[in-house]
This record gives sequence, structure tokens and C-alpha cells, in this order.
Amino acid sequence: MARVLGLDLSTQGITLLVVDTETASVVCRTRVGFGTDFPDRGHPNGFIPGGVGGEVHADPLLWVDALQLALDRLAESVNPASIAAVAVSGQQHGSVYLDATWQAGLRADPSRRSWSDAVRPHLTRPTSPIWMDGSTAEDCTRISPALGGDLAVASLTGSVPTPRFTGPQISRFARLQPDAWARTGRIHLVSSFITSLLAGTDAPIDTGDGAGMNLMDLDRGVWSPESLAATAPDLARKLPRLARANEIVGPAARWLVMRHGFSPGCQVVVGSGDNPSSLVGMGASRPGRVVVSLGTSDTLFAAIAGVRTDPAGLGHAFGNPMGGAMSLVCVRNGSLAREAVRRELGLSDWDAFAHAMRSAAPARSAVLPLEQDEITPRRAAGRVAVGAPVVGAALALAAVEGQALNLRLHSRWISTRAESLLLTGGASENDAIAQVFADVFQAPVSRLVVSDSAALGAAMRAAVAGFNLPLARLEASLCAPDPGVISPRLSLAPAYAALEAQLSAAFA
Ligand code: XUL
Repeated sequence: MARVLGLDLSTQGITLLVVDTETASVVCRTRVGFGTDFPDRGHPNGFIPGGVGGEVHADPLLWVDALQLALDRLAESVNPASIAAVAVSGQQHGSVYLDATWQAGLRADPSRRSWSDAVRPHLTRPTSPIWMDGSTAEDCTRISPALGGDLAVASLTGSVPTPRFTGPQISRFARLQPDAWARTGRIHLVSSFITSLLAGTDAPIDTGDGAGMNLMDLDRGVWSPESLAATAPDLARKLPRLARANEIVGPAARWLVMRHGFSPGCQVVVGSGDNPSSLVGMGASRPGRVVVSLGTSDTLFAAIAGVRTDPAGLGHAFGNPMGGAMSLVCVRNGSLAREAVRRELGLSDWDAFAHAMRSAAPARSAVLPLEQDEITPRRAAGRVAVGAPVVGAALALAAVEGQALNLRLHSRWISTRAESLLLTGGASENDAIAQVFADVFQAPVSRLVVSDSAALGAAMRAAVAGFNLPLARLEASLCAPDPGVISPRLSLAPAYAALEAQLSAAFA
């Protein structure tokens, strides 16, 4: 029996899913939370709190320790030796800075050192900027003119210079810490860093995640020499090569074999970003399905034919791991903002939140709760309220309505009508929240039986790349929609259209 492992390292934790390729079913799910499992490390939400000037960094060694814990937990329910292929999904844009000899660390004797002890001496930047970082506005402004302006950068790389993207992050580091920059020999994305650990060798970056760097020529799937030159000196030498998402990087690292009981024949497949992985895990890697993922960030994405870029410069085009491209809209204030509203209203859990939502009248007001500075639209933290004033616990409904309307408004450029919406991510399990998305998008909402779409997509990529299994066969059983489809209430359409117009005007 061949089993494959999908590993998703997201903002707040690591999820592992083991899939049996013969029955095409999930046989094990394991999770480690950076805050919950490592309370003494001071990252309650997975990143270092209190960054100044928009800086949001995380500790790459916490990721490494969490990876080990996740693998130990996995071995409590599944024999790791039965896993024949593994692929990684990683939070996009985050980057890890290492010296040129870090591969020697990867080959260290696993019986003598922990994985993080082996990596630590090779880090040239102790912390990793992640997708929530907003400290690079100056770098975006420097990169843009050298490449012919924002729209030229978007047509070359798929996105205008974007503060959370890796290129501007690299530019800031090289500019402010030239000595550490000079010592840096390798820059990895989260997905390629974790894949390197699993394979015990320097892994490539796939064209799906690579597109989130403002460094890749999206049409050709190669590093753009002009973007590299505009970003930082000597950058070409410091980046891994680019690869398609179906490439095998190599067999499992000695580490995985000796410490975690994997088979030496287990194949490690190239990693990808969490959104491209989720596209696969939702069965949406061919054009036609629109996915909304409600996680730490709320995202809307869809596979597209050809490449389309957002004229407003807020949305993105990435590589689709199964070929072609995908569009993506990312809103930074997702689950942490919902959580803040829930706490503010004194609602003890999500059932109480759903009850409060159902007790309020729909489509009367919308409140966009921005706990942190927002990226879509670009706006300082605070609340944007339109429609009738919101009183008391009605805020629960108005806040989710605000989030859904904001995503609807900022995804119009994709011009793919959502015949139906596939909802995923933690909050998607809440029926009251799913109903709001059905009503705002005026489309039936389905959820999949398996909710960890990024880890699932990684496992499916491992099965396709490792065993040549037909994607359609995996999709038929793994991406089956939950029978409970939520239908839109058509009568609410005019009121939501009016609120969307008011929200748009409030942003102008
Ligand atoms: C996408 C983005 C986020 C992260 C979250 O551009 O920044 O969705 O991938 O993990």
C-alpha cells in the first residue's frame, strides 16, 4: 500500500495529512501549533509580536523544532516507513537566509544534533520576514522605476512591487545589513527550506511559490535578470534554481530515515506555496472553480487560462502547480480579526458567534475589521463601516459581511463569474459564515469533506509526481464536496450590491 504525506507549514502551525493512494483516502491528520505547542517561545500567533515599522518576522528555528515535533506525533499513528512520497506546502513569501555552507549542516549526523542545532550556525539572518510584513514600502518604490514602473513589474512578474513579497524583503535586508547580506549564500522560501530539510539537499523553488517574489518572469518560469538586478547586488548566486512543481528533489534525508523512521526510498517532491497547494487540494487546478480560503489571511483564488493581472495592483498572478497560472486576492485581516470581534463581543466560542450572526438582520450594514494595517485595500488599521449603524452583537454579522464584500469587490478584476464557491479554511466550517459568503457572492457554497486543503494539495502533488497517479482520480475521491450545499438568498442581492458600492466609495 503506497502512502503519501502532505505537510503544510502555515502562519500558525504545521498540519500533516497522510493519504493512502490506493483507496484515495486520508488515513491520518496531525497538527502542531507554534503558539500552543511552544508557549515559552513567545510566538502566540506564529510570529514575533511587537515588530516596529510594519516589521513582522518569525523564528525559522521554531519552524524546524515544530517540524520535528509534528513528525514525532505522526509516528504515533502511522508507520513512517509506509510513506513513499512527501511534498511540502508553505506560507507564501516568507524567506530564510543561510550561508553558502548550509548544506553541510543538512548532512550533519542526526544521532548527535537536533535539526535546529544543525541549521542555527548557518543562519545569516536570525529571523524570517513573513507575508504579514509591511516594512518594505521604500524598497518597492526603489525597484519599480528600474523596471519601467509598477504595471511593467506586474506584467513581468504577475504583481506590482508588493511589500510582503520576497524581492522587496530581500532588497531591505541587503540595503540595511550589507555585512550579513555578504555572508548570505542561499535564500529559501518557506516551502523550499522545509523541502531542503526533508531531502537533505538544497531544494529548488517551484514556479507557483516563486511567482510570489517579484523576481520571476511569470510567462517563462525563469528568474528575471532585470528584477534580480533591481532588487539586490549579487542576487542570482544566492537563489536556488526554479523547478516545476512535479519534480522529485531526491530521496528522504538521513535525518528523516534515522531519526523519524522514514524509508530511505521515500521520495521528496518539490514544495510549493500554500495558496497554489490549496488550489490543487480543492480540486480547482483547472479553470472553472473559485475558491475562498478563510485562514489567518482570507484569500480568493482560481486557476485561469493565460495570465491576467490586476490593474489596481492589489491582486496577483502566480504559477499553478499543475500548469498555467492562477489569480489570487489576499486580505491580511482574516481569522485574527474575526477572533478580535468575537472577544470584543464577549462570545465564548464560534457557536455563540454564529448565534449572534443569525440573530441580526442581514445586508443592512458592513464593517471591515482591520486589526492590523491592511493590504487589500491598502489601509491603516481601524474599522471601515458602511450602511446602518451597528449596535451590540450585530457586529458579528456585519464584520463577516464586511470581509465577504471586501473580497468580492477586490476580486472583480479576475472576471471569472463564481458559478459556485468552494470554501475552505478554519472559519469555513461555520455555517453562519458560509451563508454570508453564499449571499454576498450570490453563488452556492460548497465545502469539501477534507478541510486542510493546502496539506491535501501537497499530498496530491506527492502522489502525482511520485507515482504518476492521474489527478482526476485523486480529485474524484479526495475533493468530494460535502453534501450540505448552502444556497444564496437571491432577495439579498440588491442590498449587498448597494453595500459593496458604498464600501468601494469609502475606500476611494
Ligand atoms: C498570499 C499570502 C498569504 C500567505 C498565507 O499572497 O500572502 O495567503 O500565503 O500563508
